[in-house]
Amino acid sequence: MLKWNLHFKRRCRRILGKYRVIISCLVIILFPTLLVLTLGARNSSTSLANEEIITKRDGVFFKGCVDTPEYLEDPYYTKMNATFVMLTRNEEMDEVLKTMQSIETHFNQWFQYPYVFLNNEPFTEEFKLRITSMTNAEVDFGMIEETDWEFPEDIRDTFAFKNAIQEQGDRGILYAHMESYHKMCRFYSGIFYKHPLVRRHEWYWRLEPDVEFFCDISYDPFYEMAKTNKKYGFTVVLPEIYWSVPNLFRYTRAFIRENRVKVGNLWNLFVTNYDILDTDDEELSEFVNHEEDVEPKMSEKVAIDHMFDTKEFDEDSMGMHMLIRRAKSKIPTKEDKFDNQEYNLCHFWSNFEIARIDVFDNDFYNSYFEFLEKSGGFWRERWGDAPIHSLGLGMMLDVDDIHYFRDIGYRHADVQHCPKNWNGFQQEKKVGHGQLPYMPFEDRFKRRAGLWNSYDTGTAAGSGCRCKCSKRRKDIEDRAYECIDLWASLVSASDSFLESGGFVPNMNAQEIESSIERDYESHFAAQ
Ligand SMILES: Nc1nc2c(ncn2[C@@H]2O[C@H](COP(=O)(O)OP(=O)(O)OP(=O)(O)O)[C@@H](O)[C@H]2O)c(=O)[nH]1
Ligand SMILES: *[C@@H]1O[C@H](CO)[C@@H](O)[C@H](O)[C@H]1NC(C)=O
Ligand SMILES: [Mg+2]
Repeated sequence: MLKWNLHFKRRCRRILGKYRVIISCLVIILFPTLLVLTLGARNSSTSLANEEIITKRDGVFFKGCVDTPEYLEDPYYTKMNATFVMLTRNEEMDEVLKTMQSIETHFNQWFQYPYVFLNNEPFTEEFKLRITSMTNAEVDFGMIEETDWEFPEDIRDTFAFKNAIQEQGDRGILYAHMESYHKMCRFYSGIFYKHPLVRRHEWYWRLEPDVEFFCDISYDPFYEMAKTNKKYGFTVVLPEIYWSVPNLFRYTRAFIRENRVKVGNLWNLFVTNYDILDTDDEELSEFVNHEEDVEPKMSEKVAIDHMFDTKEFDEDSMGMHMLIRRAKSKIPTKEDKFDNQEYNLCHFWSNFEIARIDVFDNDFYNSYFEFLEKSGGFWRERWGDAPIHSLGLGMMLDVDDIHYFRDIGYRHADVQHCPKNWNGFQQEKKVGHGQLPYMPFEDRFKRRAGLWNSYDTGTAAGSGCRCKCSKRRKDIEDRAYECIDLWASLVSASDSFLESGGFVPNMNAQEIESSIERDYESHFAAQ
């Protein structure tokens, strides 16, 4: 059932995929998030919002609110060695303050995790003062070494470098005309976790300017992740713009081959697999990419084999007909297929990440980054840190290592995820739509009754705590649903399915051939 389900979804994605290229050409010039919209929003009757995604592999840590003061006093609870991290510029101060205001009132007033701000230029005194006054937690401001921020000298002065960036701009690839954007992506891909201020910790939570949280995070996500052995957490998973990463997967497959990498089962979240036919016949598998290719190709083989077996080389026979057809046919080209796989463009949206620092700060991931750096893709193309993080994680980790923070309401730019509140009883208290009462630790976090104390109505399948979602945007779960649906099917997949590497070739060539042979022979016998 699950296999069938995955198949059905793969087929849907394939169809979507065909249009995606055309759509992206039109859309990359306008808005990244428009792309997500055009991929088709689903209607509310099939919305995932009314379904739980809770399995033995992953699920929300709590449904609804936790009694935070009690949680903090639990003798088993320990504050974690963790920090917020934000790369930003002086000019973005107002947006940074907005993000801080939101994370402080929804989470950090209770947990007091420190912040690290990074910049390639010195922060101004005003910036430092205003930022520091937003929180009681410790705040550090760090500079990024020039060698960590800039492209190597022998590259950035070349014509090829300047030309590549300008040309990507001419082609309308979003943000790709900005050298600084390429630097930012490269920095976040393989360098930020080496900064001494970041490395002082074991966990990080990445933030960006202009981020909004809609729910209270009434427990400690770092602690819960550690407790359940999670290594990386996300709130949004969606497809990347094709033209920003046309060759990323080619290089990633090369890295896998060169290092004989045995990928983790999370890999299944990021690939479309064309290895559908279980056979040693190389010609056959070269010609077959989709299920619908199997039958015609196999019939051809049976007819030709039959002709040679019976030695009846009749000009008008089916066998001769097929032999000529085969001689004329070309191997179908799948531009982006490498080792029978193609990147499906899904990635965790990395402007939000809660993760162990060593999930990236390790020899394997660092050598992957070095490999990518040598290919020049950070400037020849506009590789984002998000798809790179995701493909790296896909190689290293299993589905069980990842946590979907479905209960965290989040918006950045025009993409939003916001859960339904949970409406269950909590400690026999049912207050305001089943939510435990809000308890500010400080006066400045008081919420005005009426406006702020009216939270969304809860549902049984909900998970949020005191969420007040903005209704202006459709949830990403219902917009770019191909990726979240795939996630949902992987967390409910059986152990044996995931252990086998997920998408194993599932059509037995021998069986299909025998069945076609039988048909063929009975057809001739009838004549
Ligand atoms: N110090 C510094 N920070 C930068 C630079 N470029 C980007 N950033 C930061 O890197 C983060 C990501 O950059 P954004 O421009 O927001 O990129 P994005 O999130 O992909 O794009 P949007 O959808 O427009 O938000 C933000 O926190 C920026 O403040 C830069 O040149 N210097
Ligand atoms: C936090 O983790 C870092 C990195 O592992 C370590 O160097 C540091 O000593 C730890 N700090 C504390 C307070 O445990
Ligand atoms: Mg941004």
